[in-house]
Amino acid sequence: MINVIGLGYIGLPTALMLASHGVEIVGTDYNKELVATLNAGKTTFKEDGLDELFADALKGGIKFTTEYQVTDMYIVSVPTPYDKFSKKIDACYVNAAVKEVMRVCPKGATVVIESTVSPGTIDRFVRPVIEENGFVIGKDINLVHAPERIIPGNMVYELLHNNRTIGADDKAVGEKVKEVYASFCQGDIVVTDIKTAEMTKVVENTFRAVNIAFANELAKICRHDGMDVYEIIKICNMHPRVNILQPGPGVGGHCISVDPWFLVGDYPALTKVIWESMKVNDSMPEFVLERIHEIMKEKGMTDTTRVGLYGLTYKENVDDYRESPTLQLLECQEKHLAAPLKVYDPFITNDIVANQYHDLDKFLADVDLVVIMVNHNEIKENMDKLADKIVLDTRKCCNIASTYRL
Ligand code: SAJ
Repeated sequence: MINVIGLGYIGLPTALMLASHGVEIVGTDYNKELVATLNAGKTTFKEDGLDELFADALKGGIKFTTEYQVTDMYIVSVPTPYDKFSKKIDACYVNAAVKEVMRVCPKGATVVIESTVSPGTIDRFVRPVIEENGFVIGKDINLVHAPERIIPGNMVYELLHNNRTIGADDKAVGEKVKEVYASFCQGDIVVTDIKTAEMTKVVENTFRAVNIAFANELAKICRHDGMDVYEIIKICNMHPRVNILQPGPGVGGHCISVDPWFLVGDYPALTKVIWESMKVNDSMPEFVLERIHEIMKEKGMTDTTRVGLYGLTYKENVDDYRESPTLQLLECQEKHLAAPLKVYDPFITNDIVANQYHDLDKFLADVDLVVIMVNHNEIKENMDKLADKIVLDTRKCCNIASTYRL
């Protein structure tokens, strides 16, 4: 039996995938409400194919509890935020979970850390916790790092098809854990050492953050000198060795906007490109705010009460709004003490900000300038409703000729 610790955005789909492929799984989370929801037969977030996977996992006998289990394998999948001041990883959740595992696990157990961690985190934080409990790593406890790589919005497909990395002190242990993941993973699984596995995951997300920052910087250059950044990126990407991502209103979520900071925190003197890239991405909500004010001036609008932000989540067709560009923009707007903007997102049903709407038509009736912050399918399917609006499209999803862009 495998005890999956942490049933959030990564732990839950992983637990369900294993259970639906014949592995005996108990999922543990300290959040009683979350466990109660799962035990009532409901998933806790929206994701393509997740409900179907949940049904299969229930047939496979998956169980959910707040208790840690006595078993021979644990998969730890808990959040790893960063300290906003030092930029270093905050390993408190991983530490706490491993401490709990140590209280119940028998000798011979394997502990797999799936959470994204910066290189050296397992050495600095996880190994001491295990050793403090009297276990000898490699003899009493096997330690493995198997960083997740799935993208919200396409998690179920990517769990099945992505290649994976497994880091272990002992190759044979890595191969054993590889067999477990191979129960469902159709991609290649590379076995390496722990620090290499830690670094690869952070590097992958940093590469994406830097590429997006490059696109965002190009958007600023093009805005400054009247060029079309999208046309330029499109043509450049026709070169066989160029692949620039898309500019946008900022970078959110719990991965691309967080993980690169781990490297800045640990290697401040060596991370000039990464540091500047993160600053460029973080500057985008303010850039959008400036565009709003330029457009308002051009259109003779004097206050922001009839300006609306479409989209609150960090990207399209997900219900996760952690670190979202819209929240960053609203924070920035508050600093300028301007009248609050109206906000709507079809994926957010509870009230999380002021002036939030829960119906597209009501939202549109109350605004003249619509800022598309997120390109959810809903707005792409309802473009006709924007025909008589002033539109600032930060995602290049609107095809109305008069649309303003970044
Ligand atoms: N974004 C842009 N322009 C783009 C692409 C994205 O502005 O061209 C923005 C998005 O709107 C969003 C942010 O970047 O605000 C991040 O979104 P994303 O879709 O790029 O990535 P995440 O954070 O949802 O998932 C990433 C993935 N990492 C990589 O592709 C290297 C995923 O595979 C990881 O598993 C995930 O981080 C994670 O959990 O670490």
